[in-house]
Amino acid sequence: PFLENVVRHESFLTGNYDTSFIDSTPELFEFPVRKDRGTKILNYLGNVTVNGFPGIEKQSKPLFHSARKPEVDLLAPPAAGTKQILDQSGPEGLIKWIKEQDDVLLTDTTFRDAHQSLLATRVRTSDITNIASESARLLPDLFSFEMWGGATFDVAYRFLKEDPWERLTKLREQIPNVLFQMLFRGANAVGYSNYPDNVIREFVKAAAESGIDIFRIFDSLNWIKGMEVAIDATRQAGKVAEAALCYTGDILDDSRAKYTVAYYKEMAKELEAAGAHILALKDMAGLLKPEAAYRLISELKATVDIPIHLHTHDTSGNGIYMYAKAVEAGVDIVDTALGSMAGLTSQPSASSLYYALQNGKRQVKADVNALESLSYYWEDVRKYYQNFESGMVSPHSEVYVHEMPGGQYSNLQQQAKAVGLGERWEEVKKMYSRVNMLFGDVVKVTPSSKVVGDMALFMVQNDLNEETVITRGQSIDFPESVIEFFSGFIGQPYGGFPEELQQVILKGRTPITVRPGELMDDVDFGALLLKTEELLGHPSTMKDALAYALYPKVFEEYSAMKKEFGNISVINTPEFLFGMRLGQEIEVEIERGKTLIIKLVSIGEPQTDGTRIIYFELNGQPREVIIQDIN
Ligand code: 3PY
Ligand code: ZN
Repeated sequence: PFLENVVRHESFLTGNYDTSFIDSTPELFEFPVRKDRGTKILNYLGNVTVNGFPGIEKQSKPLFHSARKPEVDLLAPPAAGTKQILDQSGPEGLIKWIKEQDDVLLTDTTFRDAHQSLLATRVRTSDITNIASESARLLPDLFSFEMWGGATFDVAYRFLKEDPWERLTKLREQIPNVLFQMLFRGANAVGYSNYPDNVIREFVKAAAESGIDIFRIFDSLNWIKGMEVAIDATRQAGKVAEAALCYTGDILDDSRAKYTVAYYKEMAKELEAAGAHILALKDMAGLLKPEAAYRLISELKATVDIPIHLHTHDTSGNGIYMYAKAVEAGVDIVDTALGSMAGLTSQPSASSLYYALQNGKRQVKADVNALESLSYYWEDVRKYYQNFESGMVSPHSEVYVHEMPGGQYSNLQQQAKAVGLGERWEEVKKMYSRVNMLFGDVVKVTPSSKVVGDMALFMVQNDLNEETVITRGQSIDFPESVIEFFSGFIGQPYGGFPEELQQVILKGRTPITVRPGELMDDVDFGALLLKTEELLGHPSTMKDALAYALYPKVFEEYSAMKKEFGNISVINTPEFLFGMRLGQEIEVEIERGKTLIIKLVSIGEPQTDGTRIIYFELNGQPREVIIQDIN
């Protein structure tokens, strides 16, 4: 293309050139891939219209009305908020400010955990950025937006085929006034296994530079050694290290003696000593009952000097009552979601909590009308993702028995269906709690929860029980994640591994007892930059290299898809998931001020080679694309 560009250039054709030609026409050097963005988008739309979207059963496209948005003056700047406090006074100043507040502060999880827990993490960047400027102006009193991390990172590349770093950057531009918070899985970063230390450090650095203020750091076995590198990296970046105690069991149930108040207090002290600015009590499954919350928060407040941030899932339906007790005991910050994205496996509703505490001693610091007005938007957007709902429609107090994290429920259900155990889901849930006991009563949160889930599926599928796992174990090939866990590669569980089972599973291999990071070589980011540049077909960044370090295969697939279809994050969600109806006309803004008008004119009959011709109009001009019909 370069040669073509040059020989056709007017200066070249007229002989009017010298070496300055090269300097004065830099655009000629932009020769990689021809950017036919229109055709690429038509290819995507043709494909999804004919073949459907992975995970959505083929159906005629549902009718959606455009999402209701509150009227907000976007020309007026948003009021200053917690972000300004952090930027002006640093983590210590922020902590001082939190301690001075009488009201209870809110984190809004709508952009992350709420949809991770209700909609299999499928909410796309455009649906979030569409309401971000309004959210900044309507909710300046929030403590933070939890808007990144957890499963959002890999799901963005894997299923949404978009770059999660772009979500972070765009949101930061639109929301300059409220702190941004991410969920970070300690030595597992935003993945499912331990990574080398330099990956953890570089990831925290890049996330901090891109806009994350608060890193909620946990370890899936409550093993503090697994959290230390991330806490240190966060502090080095000048950001807020919020270290988490993951809550499991029931402190008020004498028959569950392993995780006691004393256990949590000891861990809290250690986290404070390890450099935590804030202590998170992370109730990832929603097991913390109201009386237990009162007791535990009271005891923790008396144990540490740093603020306490409480996280829960409302699966049992007791979330608001539990929060009210925690507020009474002095909790500083709680996690809630906007009403239409709250409840069930998600967080309790912010507006419900507002009314629950109204006129009480400690109230919620938020404008309830603003919360309600944003909730309408999400009520409409949630419908786009109806195919990813778990089917849970009412509170499930059985969570106190199976102890499955909110974010895992719908995922494990999908996994069960995929291996043909959809009909035996009740059994799988029961087996989940039996596996927990078999493993010695472990903390269950990503990735340890996945290990327990994989083992539960495996045991149901192979008709195994606690006894036969041991007696027949020598001839059984256990799931990879289970072997990894018993090898010590995701850390050391409190109280150690059950030895007999460990021997049966490891079959003579020696488990490690040190931090896995100590045994891993650093990743060579120079090599990964080259690799990702090759995959993408254009210069790559440290963010691409980090994504590749965490998820090489997923990143490869993402790059291939990007080459084929271009930037498909600009397509609205109804078309992205369901394609187009015959005769439908849509607008796709490919960049600011540059809009494609696309009409689906007709879909040709399948040809002998299984392809179909799809007839579109692109900005009024007829255009055809050929699509392989894979049905
Ligand atoms: C995650 O790790 O993604 C979680 O949400 C754990 O609770
Ligand atoms: Zn959660």
